[in-house]
Amino acid sequence: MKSLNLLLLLALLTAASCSTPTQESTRPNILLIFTDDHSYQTFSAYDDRFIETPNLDRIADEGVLFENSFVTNSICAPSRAVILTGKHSHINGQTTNGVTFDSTQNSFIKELGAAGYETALIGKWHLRSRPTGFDHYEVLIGQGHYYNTDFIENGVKVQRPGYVTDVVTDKSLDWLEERTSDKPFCLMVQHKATHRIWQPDTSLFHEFEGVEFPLPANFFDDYEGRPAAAMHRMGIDEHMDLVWDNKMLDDEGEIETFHRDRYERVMYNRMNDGEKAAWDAYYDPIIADFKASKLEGKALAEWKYQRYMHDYLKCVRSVDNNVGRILAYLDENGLAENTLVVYTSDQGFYMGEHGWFDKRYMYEESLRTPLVMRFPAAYNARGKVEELVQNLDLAPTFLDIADVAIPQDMQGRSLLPIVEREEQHWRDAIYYHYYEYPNEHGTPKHYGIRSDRYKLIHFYEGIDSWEFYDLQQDPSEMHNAYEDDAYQDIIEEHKGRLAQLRKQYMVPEDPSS
Ligand code: SGN
Ligand code: CA
Repeated sequence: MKSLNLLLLLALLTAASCSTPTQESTRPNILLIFTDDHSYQTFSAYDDRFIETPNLDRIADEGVLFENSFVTNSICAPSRAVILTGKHSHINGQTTNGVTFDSTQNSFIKELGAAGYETALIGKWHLRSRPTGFDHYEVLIGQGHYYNTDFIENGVKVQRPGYVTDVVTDKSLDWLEERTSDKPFCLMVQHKATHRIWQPDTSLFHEFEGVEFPLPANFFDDYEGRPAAAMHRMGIDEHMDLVWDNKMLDDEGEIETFHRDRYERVMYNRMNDGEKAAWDAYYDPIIADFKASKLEGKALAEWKYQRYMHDYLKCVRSVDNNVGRILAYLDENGLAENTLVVYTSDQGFYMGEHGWFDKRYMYEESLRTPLVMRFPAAYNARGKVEELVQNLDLAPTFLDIADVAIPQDMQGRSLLPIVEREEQHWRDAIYYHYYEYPNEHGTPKHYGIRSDRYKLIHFYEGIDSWEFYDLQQDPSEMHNAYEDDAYQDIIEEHKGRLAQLRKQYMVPEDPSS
């Protein structure tokens, strides 16, 4: 790598002219800030219709924004396993949230550790097995909680007071502050936010006061021609729970929903008295208004959408504020120059498009995930990258920037050549495969290919059907063009490319594997 050579040269010159820093400490640090279910639609460098995220945008402004960043399997634990291993789900074994990660397998963390990096993981893990390869870890149990959550801190369960996005950041800054080694570090800061049930920090209740968010044009989708989409159970109208998701826990007990008791027991009662008082002061008037309004049908769905957006966006606000704290810490401690800062999410999320929340489907909102990177100063990497990249590429990228050999069996590719505009032959399509079925949101199993313009999907379990989209003509994926005469040649071509990708990535013949 050109810039890496420059970096080494600088390191040698510096080492020759003074006694510190050592060459060891000039290897770049890697800081991954990772959220759960954070949509690109709510990250203003991508889309500023709903919220301004100045701190997240700062990473993009001072670095690189990947305009076409996708996951391989739009669900939590599988995405995390892909990032760690640099391999597709059928190879790393983490096909769904329901299996335990085989932590004996290799990961970029183990490779970095072997190459002399100090490694730490703080926050959501969700892979069931014990984290391996980290020098230090403090992880949430399962999904964790927004308030007063438990952590497993190097094997011991401890409850930590406070709001989880703040606490994960505090712990990360403490780890940076307390480390004594002069090794380069790799720190993974993994937030619970912005996962369901989108509980805001009490100090942010009045953000967005009075704001009415625009309804997506396809909010009232009838799924015509898309039977797999019609199988969903993630409609804001029907499947969003008024108490669990919208927090309408009325004192009279008149709003009876499936998850009412669970909300009270698991979420509400986890808060301390002060938090509950602030919570009630904010939600009680909304509950009273809601009951008085007796909304039904489309008006009720639109009301739920507004409540969803308000709560979700406050969780994004906490993330953005805490990203700001981390960037400030790097600035103040002389770490900004030599640290790769990466922000991404485990997958995208629906902000009411198709009438939905959640993820899983290979449609754009959940296939995509935000990805921005600020490179160490020596790289001078700036601007927007339009190549098709995937979470599969993070492990090789981290190893490449650390100058560690990328194991042959990693399936992703380092992003450094495209960031440095050196690569001429980048991939022209990505492979996707979602396996979790049956599941609480109804999404059938499917796999598919997305090229720069087209998308072909085969739903094969739960239903057997194909879908095809021309993303230039139909960016919202409302018209399944699989039967359209005009597209038959392109569909055949994409079937061939899909078969090639499945071969290249060593997908077993049986589609269910
Ligand atoms: C929970 C949520 C689902 C969500 C999954 C997976 N239900 O089960 O809505 O799809 O997590 O999310 S809830 O009733 O418990 O809120 S993931 O990000 O961890 O994959
Ligand atoms: Ca997730």
